[in-house]
Amino acid sequence: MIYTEICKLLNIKYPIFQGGMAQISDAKLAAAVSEAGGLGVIASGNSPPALVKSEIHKIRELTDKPFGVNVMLLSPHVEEVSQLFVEEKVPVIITGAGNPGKYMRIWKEAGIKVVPVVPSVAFAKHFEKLGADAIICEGTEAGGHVGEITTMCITPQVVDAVKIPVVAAGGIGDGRGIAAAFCLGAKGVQVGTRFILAKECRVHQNYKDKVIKANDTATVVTGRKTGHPVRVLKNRLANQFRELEKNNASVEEMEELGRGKLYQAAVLGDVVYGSVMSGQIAGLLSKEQSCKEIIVEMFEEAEKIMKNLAGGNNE
Ligand code: TUI
Repeated sequence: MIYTEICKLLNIKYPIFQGGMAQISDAKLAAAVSEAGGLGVIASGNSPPALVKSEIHKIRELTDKPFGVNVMLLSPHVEEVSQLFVEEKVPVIITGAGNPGKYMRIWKEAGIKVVPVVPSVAFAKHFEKLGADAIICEGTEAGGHVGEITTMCITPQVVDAVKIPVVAAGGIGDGRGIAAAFCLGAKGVQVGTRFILAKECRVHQNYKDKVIKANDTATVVTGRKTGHPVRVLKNRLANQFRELEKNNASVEEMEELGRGKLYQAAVLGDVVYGSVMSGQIAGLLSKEQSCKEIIVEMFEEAEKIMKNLAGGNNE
């Protein structure tokens, strides 16, 4: 069994987080991951606090295992959602897409474990100082809002820069990815794209099918100019973004084009003109499985690889 500081810190069986994916990771998916021994994460995205609250209540009905909530710091509801997490005394908060500095104190005072996602060493060091319990370093292979550095390069650099445990994210889709992350010094992994294909994931079937059909070159990063670059599967919407970029369109025009598009893809199933956020590892993924099957399969494979490496058997 791979049992690490992350398992001990969060009281989970396997050191794996399900990535908090806006419009995709609801209480049902998160509960299934937590029940299987990982850390299920409800994504609050741009949702209003009432909806986030009902998802927190739902997961508590579905599981008594630890779970996380993800706050997307670009959300217009970030203040209320941050307060809601304190009132609800959620076990773990994962932050993304920005700087959670101003909320750290109230969360820590409420006894909540806080794990920020960072795209660079400087942010990792900063959040450690502010009291983060662990850090997720996310490489540019990930889906959705991304930084510039690859998982291969950012993980060992963050590991060397902080004392708290590091969770690697971006590009991890099977046991080989887990073993690689551990070789780089991570004490856990966060996996998003593979959980899109979980049977318990209620994203529209068209979205799942597009991830299954994707190959290694199927993703592209759009909207770099807006300051919020997003990795998506190529489609007509991605082409429209590329055209705007070529024509030096304004940030406002690009933001307007992106509005509501994740909902259009994930909930309405429009994978042609909607935003189909996905990591580069989509090309490796080919089937739907239960969360339990995903986690057990990934860790069995990782353990086998790590045992062989330790024994000098590189077949
Ligand atoms: O947050 C994510 N992934 C996301 S959020 C999202 S919703 C969205 N939709 C449209 C535009 C933008 C977002 C879809 N996918 N991953 C975690 C993550 N956080 N990746 C990178 C970062 C990050 C970036 C900058 C964390 C901190 C940070 O600080 C920089 C600053 O200047 O505050």
